[in-house]
Amino acid sequence: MSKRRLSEQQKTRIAEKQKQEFGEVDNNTAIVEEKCNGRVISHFGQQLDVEILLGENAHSIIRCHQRANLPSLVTGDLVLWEQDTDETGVIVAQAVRKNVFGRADAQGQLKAVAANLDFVLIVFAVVPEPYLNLVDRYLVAISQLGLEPLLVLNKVDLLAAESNTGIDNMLSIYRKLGYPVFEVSALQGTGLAELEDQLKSRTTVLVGQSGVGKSSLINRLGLDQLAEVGDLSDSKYKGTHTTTTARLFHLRNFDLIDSPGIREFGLGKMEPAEVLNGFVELDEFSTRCKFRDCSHNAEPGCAIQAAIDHGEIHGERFESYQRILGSME
Ligand SMILES: Nc1nc2c(ncn2[C@@H]2O[C@H](COP(=O)(O)OP(=O)(O)OP(=O)(O)O)[C@@H](O)[C@H]2O)c(=O)[nH]1
Ligand SMILES: [Mg+2]
Ligand SMILES: [Zn+2]
Repeated sequence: MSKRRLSEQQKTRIAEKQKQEFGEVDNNTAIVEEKCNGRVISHFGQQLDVEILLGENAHSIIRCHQRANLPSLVTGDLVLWEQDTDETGVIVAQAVRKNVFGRADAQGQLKAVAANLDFVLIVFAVVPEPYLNLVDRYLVAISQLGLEPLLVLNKVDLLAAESNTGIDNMLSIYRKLGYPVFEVSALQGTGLAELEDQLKSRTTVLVGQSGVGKSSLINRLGLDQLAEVGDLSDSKYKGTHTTTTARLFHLRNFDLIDSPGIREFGLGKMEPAEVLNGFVELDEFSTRCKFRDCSHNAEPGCAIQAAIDHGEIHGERFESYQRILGSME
């Protein structure tokens, strides 16, 4: 996989598209980052926890409301706030966002999760059982943002000596595509040093199914009980949706944003070409199809079908791509 470097034009296009989709930051009224004196740490209900960035109270948290004319703010947003009462503040302006990661809810409404990110870290685990399609959905969303993904398999302490074929298969697929894949155990602390190395000086949001151990990873990396951890349900080994809102944590020399686990990751409405963009190998082979408007199903001269036949593209990835397209109809 070639590393994607974005041209200025692409960056502008991504910013424009995000503005349309989330309908949130108005870059005409938003202020520059340098004018901000706070960062949104968490947003719950009508209130936000804002980290004070300047002055004698720097690093402490103030509970804020936001002015009604501002769009909905999310974890990671840089803001300008003013003292309201003794204990609370009011957010009066927001900085232009570098980017915003979000998902579509069941009604197709796009919901922002976190802003101003360097990495999105996709967490999956030995239990609950991982799904290739969920990881692929995240990869599509991340490629739309022009960000680099990191993949983490957590709970390797639970790997049985045999019968890990599903997981081995997933790891090998993503490694072959060139994605960085880390195998870790938040419980035992294995594999975390390499992961930490990647995260240095960056802001990273952790995403994935409920129960995979996102909050546990943050606690382990932070050497402290920062985030609440929940048990898996006894019957189904599924997560129990313990984290309910995104929250930013400062760790040694990097920031991590915990996010609520999800069952389905909705992508919202996208063009087939945009989905294809998130499947690096499909995207690459598609340029060699005989017909420019090839749907890659049964057309003669389809380079993707040929690559599947020759074992150069994994059939499961193509199925996953088709499932995503199907879910948008
Ligand atoms: N065996 C094992 N269990 C782990 C590991 N990491 C986390 N767990 C357990 O997995 C369960 C879920 O962990 P959480 O950290 O709450 O998972 P989460 O991804 O934050 O879940 P949500 O907040 O619901 O999205 C807890 O019982 C953890 O103790 C690990 O490396 N090994
Ligand atoms: Mg959690
Ligand atoms: Zn084709």
